[in-house]
Amino acid sequence: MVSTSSFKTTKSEEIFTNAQKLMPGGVSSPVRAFKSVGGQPIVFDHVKGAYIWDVDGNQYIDYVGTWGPAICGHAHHEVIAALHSALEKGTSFGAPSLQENILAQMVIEAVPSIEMVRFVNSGTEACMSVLRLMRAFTGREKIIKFEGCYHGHADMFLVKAGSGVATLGLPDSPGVPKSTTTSTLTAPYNDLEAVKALFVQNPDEIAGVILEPVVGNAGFIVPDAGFLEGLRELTKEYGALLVFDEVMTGFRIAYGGAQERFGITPDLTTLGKVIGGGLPVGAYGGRADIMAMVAPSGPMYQAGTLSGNPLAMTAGIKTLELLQKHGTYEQLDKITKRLTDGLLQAAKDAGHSVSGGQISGMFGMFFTSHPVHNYEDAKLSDLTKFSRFHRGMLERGIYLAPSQFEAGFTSLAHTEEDVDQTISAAKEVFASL
Ligand code: HOZ
Repeated sequence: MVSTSSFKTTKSEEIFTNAQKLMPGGVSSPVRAFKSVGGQPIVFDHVKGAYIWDVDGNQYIDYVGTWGPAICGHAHHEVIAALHSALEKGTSFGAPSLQENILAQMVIEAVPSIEMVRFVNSGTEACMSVLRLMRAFTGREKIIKFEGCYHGHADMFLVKAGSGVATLGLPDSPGVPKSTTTSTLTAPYNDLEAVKALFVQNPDEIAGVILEPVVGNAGFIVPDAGFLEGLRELTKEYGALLVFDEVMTGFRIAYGGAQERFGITPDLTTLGKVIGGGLPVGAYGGRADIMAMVAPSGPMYQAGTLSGNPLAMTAGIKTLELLQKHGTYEQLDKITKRLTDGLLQAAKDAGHSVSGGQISGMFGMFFTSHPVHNYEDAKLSDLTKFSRFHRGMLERGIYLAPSQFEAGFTSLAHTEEDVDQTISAAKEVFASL
């Protein structure tokens, strides 16, 4: 842990300065560049449990968790041991393996909507593929997505997108042909009337509705009571598919994801993050009659050299085994509630307007007293205050997502002491804002 006076990031700065000559913005993914919070990003050296160490030797309590996968804590010894054994057998087969069957079976047993699954390499790939499947199955082209929801960086989804697009305040990306996005219709999150209007205006043209059932890419936003139920009814009424993008929420807010937690079963689901246990994995799955469209069972083509990679499957299997242990989600819920209750109270005590909350090990806080139901509400957050808060916490050894428009994540490795230390740091920072 560091005190603000001893906080030095000389090596990080040197490495990141060089990185900027080598890679656009010095990063492999935009939000990491700290553009919206100012200052240079810290450069990691290693991670373990709830902690990160940077190249200057500073230690941080981590609430990013490699953007969600590290739910058991970073570099869990059982995951590492399983990977060591798998490594001895080779790094990639490009052919069927038993590990794929095991992880597929675990996913099918856990996630209510999934009767069959296809493994890919990222959440982006999962969403891109599921969109093709939605269109192939229904014979319709248009889809509805929600403002501020992020489904990866495939062309058709870069419309009013969240995550890095929201963080950097970018307009819809150049390079995306208009023809690719004319079929992407958008509505405000939590607005059933807007969705209904789109169905009425586009009769028999909408293949389906895709959403983050709990939003993590516009900050943390929960569905209003009745919203998910309403989408389930509307999609059935208009002959369209309902798709939950559970790349963030899958195995995170409940073992069976948001669909288990809220009791709403979509037709298709995308997964990523946790199911890869820290290695690159995505997946899409759903009703067997729809999945039968996927090649080579059916005509909808999708493929991948590293898909079903044995190392990624192994890390995923071990991670899900750890999550199956009694009380894991209660533990995540308890520790995260302690964190968000403490942060919100500390902010209010210091006179700041905040709103926020958590579900299991996923959380968020906005600098606005206005309840946040959608992306427009999220944008009311005081972003300058957020940046100063982020910096203050970083200097006190707390690593938060460097964007107001990203959710936070805890893990089974976070302790009450970690959380209390985080709240103490926050009290100092709130007092200084
Ligand atoms: N956009 C992802 C999180 N919502 C990943 C960000 C990153 O890895 O930099």
